[in-house]
Amino acid sequence: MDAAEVIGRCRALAACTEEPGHITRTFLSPPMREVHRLVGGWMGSAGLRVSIDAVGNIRGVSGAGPRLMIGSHLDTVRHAGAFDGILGVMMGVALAQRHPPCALEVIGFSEEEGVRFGTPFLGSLALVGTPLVEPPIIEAIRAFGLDPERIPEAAMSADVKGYVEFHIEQGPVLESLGLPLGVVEAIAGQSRLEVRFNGHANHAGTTPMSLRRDALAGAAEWIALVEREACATAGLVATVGKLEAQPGVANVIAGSVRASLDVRHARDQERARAVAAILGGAERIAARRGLKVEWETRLEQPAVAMQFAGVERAVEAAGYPVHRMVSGAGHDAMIVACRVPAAMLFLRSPGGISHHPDEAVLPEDVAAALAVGMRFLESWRAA
Ligand code: HGY
Ligand code: MN
Ligand code: MN
Repeated sequence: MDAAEVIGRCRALAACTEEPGHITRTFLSPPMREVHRLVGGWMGSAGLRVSIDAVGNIRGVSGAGPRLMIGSHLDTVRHAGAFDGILGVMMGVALAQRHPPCALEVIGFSEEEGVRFGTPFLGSLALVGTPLVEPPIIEAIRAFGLDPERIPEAAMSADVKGYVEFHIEQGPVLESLGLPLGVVEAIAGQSRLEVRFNGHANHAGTTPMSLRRDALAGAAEWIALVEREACATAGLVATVGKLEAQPGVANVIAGSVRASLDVRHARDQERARAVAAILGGAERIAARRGLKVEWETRLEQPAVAMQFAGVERAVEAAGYPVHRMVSGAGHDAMIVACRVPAAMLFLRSPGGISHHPDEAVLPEDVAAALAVGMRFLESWRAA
């Protein structure tokens, strides 16, 4: 299976979508069945023993005894590209097909993005034994035809001794340096929250400006504060990507607003400081406007260092320049790293674009990653 086939399979899976004309595939949505059928077939052809666990992770194992896990996620954001996550699973299948000297487990996680329920990493959390108990998640598992009672069986086998994830960089760095590959030394920590502003819905025509408790105007002022805080802090990114106003009609002052908040930084204490400053700002704005504000934390994920020495040696052995970098995007590797040594190899993102239909990958970079992957597998020894 060469680079063109890896890319072709990613594009084939892009057709498995909830929204014709777009690539949208969330946790255990109907198109995931076709993904399981296609990926299961490709895994089987590569000589892997295929299974699907109780949270919808699809897994293929070859050989016996201590093994290396290669994986990434099969879900997408809304209106996604074809390679975020999916490429890493297809890389695992392609490397398995080349019959490396070590036993392998290739895993396609059912959910990393957190789009459906706001909680990311459901697939890899089940792998590391984190209980999934939220009723909507349990209901979705049942509705897909899986058995939530068997979630504990999804926990990682003791035979798994390491994890490697191939992933597009999703940013502009490698392209700006003219490099095909990047060695990930750490993954930035992230905080994800839902922030709710509550005011008072009223008539847009008859309510004087001085008498309003406009939740959407309050949220708007706060969103500008979020952006100012991030721009003023080196290495910090903060995003409000989702906003829902109720009742959401033109001639009614919004009574309530739900906003997402995503804050990331390579250093956890910097991220915590920023989150506190942003939430303090929300409280001050709400107090001045006569609104109530509350929030719910959906994810507090510390920054995680990667065990990158082996991947770095493989990049050198395959004859490519080594460039170490921190990942601003979160990845399943940061969850799996709490159980086994985890490494990541980035592939250049043309245009630095991701979470967008224009997301792409270059065949020559996939070929480079396959060559590095084989070097890594040939030298990998269970720690
Ligand atoms: O949002 C992220 O960091 C990743 O794409 N899940
Ligand atoms: Mn993503
Ligand atoms: Mn991803």
